[in-house]
Amino acid sequence: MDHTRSDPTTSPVTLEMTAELWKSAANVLSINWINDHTVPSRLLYPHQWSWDTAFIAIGLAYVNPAHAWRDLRSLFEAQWPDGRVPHIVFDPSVAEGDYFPGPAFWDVPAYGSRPARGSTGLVQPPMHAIAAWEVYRRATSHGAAGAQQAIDELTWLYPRLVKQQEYLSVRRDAGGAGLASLVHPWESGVDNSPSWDAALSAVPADMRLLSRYKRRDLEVADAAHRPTDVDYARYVHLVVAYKESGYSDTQLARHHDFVVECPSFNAILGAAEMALARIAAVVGADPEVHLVRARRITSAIVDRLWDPASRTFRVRDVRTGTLSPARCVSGLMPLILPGLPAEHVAAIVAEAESERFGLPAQTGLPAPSYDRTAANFDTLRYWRGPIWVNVNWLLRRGLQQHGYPRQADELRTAMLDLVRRSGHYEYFHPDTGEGIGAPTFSWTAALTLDMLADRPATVPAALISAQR
Ligand code: 2M8
Repeated sequence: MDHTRSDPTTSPVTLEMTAELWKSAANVLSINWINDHTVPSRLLYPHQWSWDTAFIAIGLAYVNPAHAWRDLRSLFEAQWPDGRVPHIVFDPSVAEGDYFPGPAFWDVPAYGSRPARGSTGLVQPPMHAIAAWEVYRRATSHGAAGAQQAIDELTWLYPRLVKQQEYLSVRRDAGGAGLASLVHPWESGVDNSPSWDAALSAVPADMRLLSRYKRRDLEVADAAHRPTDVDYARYVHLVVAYKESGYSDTQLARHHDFVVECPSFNAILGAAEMALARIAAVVGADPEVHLVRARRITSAIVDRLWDPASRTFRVRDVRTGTLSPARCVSGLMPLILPGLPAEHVAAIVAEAESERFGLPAQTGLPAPSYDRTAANFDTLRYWRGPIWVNVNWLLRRGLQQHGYPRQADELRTAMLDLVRRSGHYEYFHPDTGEGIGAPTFSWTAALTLDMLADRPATVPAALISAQR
């Protein structure tokens, strides 16, 4: 396949260009702020999304730290008593028909001081401890004014973040090895990834059930970019089944039709424990317990999700015990774990640099969401080929952490070039770099701010050696 290199412009990036990019990113975050939270995109995603909030807070820390903390707080105010942090917190002022599936479809009962139908019952990757630490780091590097607020916010968040981790690694441990299982592709954040195809094929696709609803995404986005109706029928089936169980996680592997362990979700779960170790030290709690958990999660990922034949990480179907054949960007994410064994680190970097994912040295572009050489690589369809900034931002962290500064720098340059050239899009065409999906997308803007500010995200050597 001919990968057209991204605009290999030789003209240097001027200060004015950088200032312009910064201004446009800050503007996206400001237009997407509503009352007490940021929406991913006003048209396509008009509520608050869980892992979006984490990425957004990282960027807000530079332009409006009070909003960064407020956003995280709004999300955790909707935490369920069992510890789960819902994947969407619904804005009651948005009409039911403005997003499908909306609050009535999920029909979540009231809990704590929250009204009924306030959220979904699914989760998303637990990026929030990492985000809270990044917002704190930014606040404390800027004098005493924000520092006290940062300590207060971390103190409020810490027990809630711990509860979130416990929900995921205990109640969701359907496989019995300490990893979180997902009950729906939407929980992964990489929703339509080919990683799910094998496990999803066992899920009934009831087109009559789907025909009772109206897909709002097809009214506001191009159908060729979105999941198919068959995928949506399966998504709806899984939500209905989970809802009918009362959103219960008991005996998941026996009762639910889709139960999988994802390398990217669990890598974030492990990295969150590392962030919690650092937060614990600030709020007067015990960091050690988090370091131990991070080590356990890292070993479980290596034991259960590593495919020695292809030397990559894959999704495990907990019901069948098989690994997905698809090589997806989620398989590169364990690089964010500081304790990942050297052999696996080297293999991931080789995979990231291969023609399958072609880091910028090969293509001039960040990594696509799926193996470029796969027969079903799709340049347009959501999470089945296009480039996303958030997973590349995580990949860059992993590269920095494991001593690959050149690759990390090239990836940063490629991401910033892409956004400068195409705008703060939701995702990008993996051959041409053209923007696709929502045009003023919050996490693209937020992470652009972070990359422009360019603070290396390394973990102290002492914490890394505690992991090995
Ligand atoms: C996409 O997911 C939602 C469902 O949660 C959708 O397709 O309607 C994904 O890209 C997900 O990762 C993201 O959090 C969400 C909002 O940006 O959009």
